[in-house]
Amino acid sequence: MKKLAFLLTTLFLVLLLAACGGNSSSDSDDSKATGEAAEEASSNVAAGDAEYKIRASIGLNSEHPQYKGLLKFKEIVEAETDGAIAVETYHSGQLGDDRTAMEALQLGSQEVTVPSTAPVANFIPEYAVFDIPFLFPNEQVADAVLDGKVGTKLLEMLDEQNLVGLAYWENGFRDMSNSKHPIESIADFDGLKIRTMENDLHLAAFRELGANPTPMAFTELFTALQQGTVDGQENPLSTIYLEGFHEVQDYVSDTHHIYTPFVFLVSKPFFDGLPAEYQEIVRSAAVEAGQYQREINREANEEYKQGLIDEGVEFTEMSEEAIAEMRDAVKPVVEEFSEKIGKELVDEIYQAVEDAQ
Ligand code: TK8
Repeated sequence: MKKLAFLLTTLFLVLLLAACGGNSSSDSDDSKATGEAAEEASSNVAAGDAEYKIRASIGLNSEHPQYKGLLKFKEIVEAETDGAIAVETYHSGQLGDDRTAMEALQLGSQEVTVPSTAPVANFIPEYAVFDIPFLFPNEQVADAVLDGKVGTKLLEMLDEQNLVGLAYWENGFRDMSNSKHPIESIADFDGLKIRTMENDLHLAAFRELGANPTPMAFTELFTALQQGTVDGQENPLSTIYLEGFHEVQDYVSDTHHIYTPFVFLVSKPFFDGLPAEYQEIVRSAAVEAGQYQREINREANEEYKQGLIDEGVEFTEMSEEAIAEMRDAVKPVVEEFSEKIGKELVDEIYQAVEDAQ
């Protein structure tokens, strides 16, 4: 009897595997994902049935609006192509940090990623134009500039890096967190060891503020904060709260010093190989999912702030004077980098910001 049950179970498993059409084996062959990542990766469409497979990765975790946006992208693409394109989503840097994922796209070994624009400046110096401190006064102006002429021009520059840029999503206004003391004015940056993104303008700006900055990939950050390798970091409240940085950081200040967009990237070799009809679906899905992502990202800001306070963070609201002082202090950095970015582009973005108000 036992033997019969065993045989039936085996038969059932064999049939099940056959029905999956070799899906699992192809997954492990060409995906760099760890076992855990592969398990967590979601795909409603059996990749075996799909003509194309998109592996889409982000750096933030599954709680973050960035991931909800990615799931929206998947939903639209799979529905509109009737499953001809399957989208596998990976969060938390499971396929590598922003820079690594971008390199995988260039090589064609991954199809989609949505990095912060700051590390893109290592590939295309003009991208540092978005890193000018205190450039955007609010999200609406950011949308207008990013979705307008300047933003489009920057998307087109990705082509020469074997990448296709389809839309800007939102990371958001960056705020300071640290484990030492409240940051209320410039003086409080003095000597603080701060992790920055891998971006020269960010590094120079924090040096100018008197801090001791170190560039580091996001995937290394939590451990570095926990072990005290750095005292602090800066990211939007959504990230500070949802990534649990407040477990190892006691102080948060709403400096809003830089607005970071995310940029939705597709591997150019992959995109070029898609039929025009599918290219259009992928393009509009990236835009539509981005609109949704921006919306939910903004909705929850108050909630994240309250969440941080409820969980014991000492939250400092920066005074206008302190912000003005920071803005003045980093002016030489903006000057210096305007050369590298290109004076014309810098003027153009300032003009676009003004026009959008
Ligand atoms: C996530 C990063 C992150 C960024 C950073 O991959 O590195 O601090 O703000 O959101 O893109």
